[in-house]
Amino acid sequence: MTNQSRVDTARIAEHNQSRKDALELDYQALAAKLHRRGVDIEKIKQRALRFAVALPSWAVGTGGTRFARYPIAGEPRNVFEKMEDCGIIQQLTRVTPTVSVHFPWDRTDDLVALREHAIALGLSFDAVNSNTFQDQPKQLHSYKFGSLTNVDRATREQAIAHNLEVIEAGRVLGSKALTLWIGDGSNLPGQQDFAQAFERYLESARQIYAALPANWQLLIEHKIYEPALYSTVIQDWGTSLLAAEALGPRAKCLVDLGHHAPTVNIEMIVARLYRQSRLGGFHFNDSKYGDDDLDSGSINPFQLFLVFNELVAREFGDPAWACPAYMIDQSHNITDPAESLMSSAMHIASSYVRACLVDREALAAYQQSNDALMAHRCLKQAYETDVAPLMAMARIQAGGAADPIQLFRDIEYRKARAAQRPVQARPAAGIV
Ligand code: AFD
Ligand code: MN
Ligand code: MN
Repeated sequence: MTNQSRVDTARIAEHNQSRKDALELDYQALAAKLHRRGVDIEKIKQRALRFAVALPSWAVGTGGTRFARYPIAGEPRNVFEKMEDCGIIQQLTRVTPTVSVHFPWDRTDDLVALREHAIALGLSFDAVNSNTFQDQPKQLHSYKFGSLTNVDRATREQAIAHNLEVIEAGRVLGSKALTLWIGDGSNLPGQQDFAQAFERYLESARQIYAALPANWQLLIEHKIYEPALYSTVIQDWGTSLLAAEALGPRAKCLVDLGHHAPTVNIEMIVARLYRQSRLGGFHFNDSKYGDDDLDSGSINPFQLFLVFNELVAREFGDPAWACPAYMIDQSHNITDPAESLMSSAMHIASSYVRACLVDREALAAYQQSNDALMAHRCLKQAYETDVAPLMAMARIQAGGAADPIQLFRDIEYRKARAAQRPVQARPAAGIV
């Protein structure tokens, strides 16, 4: 690297050149295979080139569990350094041009400088996130018993004021949405009046909604449990939808894949929220047991494909399609966060592209004739297509690397950073 914040384009070109011949062969083989199915690979590549998913600023530092956190040398210590790592991820993968920041974790005195820094790195800002699930130093009222739904008016007002500050920060950064996730709920049956808590949520959220700039959306994120372990105020998509409909047309629902009971059919939720015009965004991650925040596609890649299958079906059938905000929300406890994010972003993009390969006409005909097996096979044919050569070609065309993770290792990015960013006992990264 000549410049710490960018990988030399010559280095990327050299990396790509060394893989060019093999990739070309694989790409031609895939092109021929798709051609036999009546699919033009170049058109699919165009879709791959347009796909984007936002990086979460809080995920470029090591995460942790309730038990421990294992910092690594060279991880970012503040939002400016987080943006540098996001910039490298984007430069190599070319599918992550935006970053979703979280306040107060990413607080800075100079938001304009942050915006300029992002632009210089080829990045811009996606949704901004507020945090009323932790108490901050010098905060007047505690969120121990809730924030926007607290029984105490002054505490609610403090939480509302924080959200208004986050909107202001987002306005400077060029964001177009506020993601609202609260941990409010109860730990013991009897502790909270469910009906009153929801009314208090609406009353608070109305004030936040009223402060949104005209071209912004409010993304309401539900989560089944945790930190509240008996009941959570915004616990599922039903409550999220009720809230969005009560607030107004620019309030939408955000689906975090890890925030549901284990057996819930998330792809159906996508279809329902779309029908109500309330599908606002996603937090992609994977989970085995709960809100595990594991790497996207690591546990249940078919589920992710099915989510995209629903999305692509709507995208293709709706001339007024407005793409929901696609974001990653993960926690990396034992891997290099940048590598996990590259791997996840590429998997998410490839899930989208494979969903684009579904023969929608054939699928509709099988559904119409109740041919369950062939309908399923139709999905599986797309799901099982190895689109890696197509994704690599698109990446190279966009200026990225054929194999981003390998190149990231070859340039020893983390080692170079370690010299400038010594391990911190408590780096500025979220562990939720
Ligand atoms: C929470 C939610 C929400 C929040 C994040 C913080 O998923 O998106 O902003 O964790 O790390 O569980
Ligand atoms: Mn989330
Ligand atoms: Mn979560």
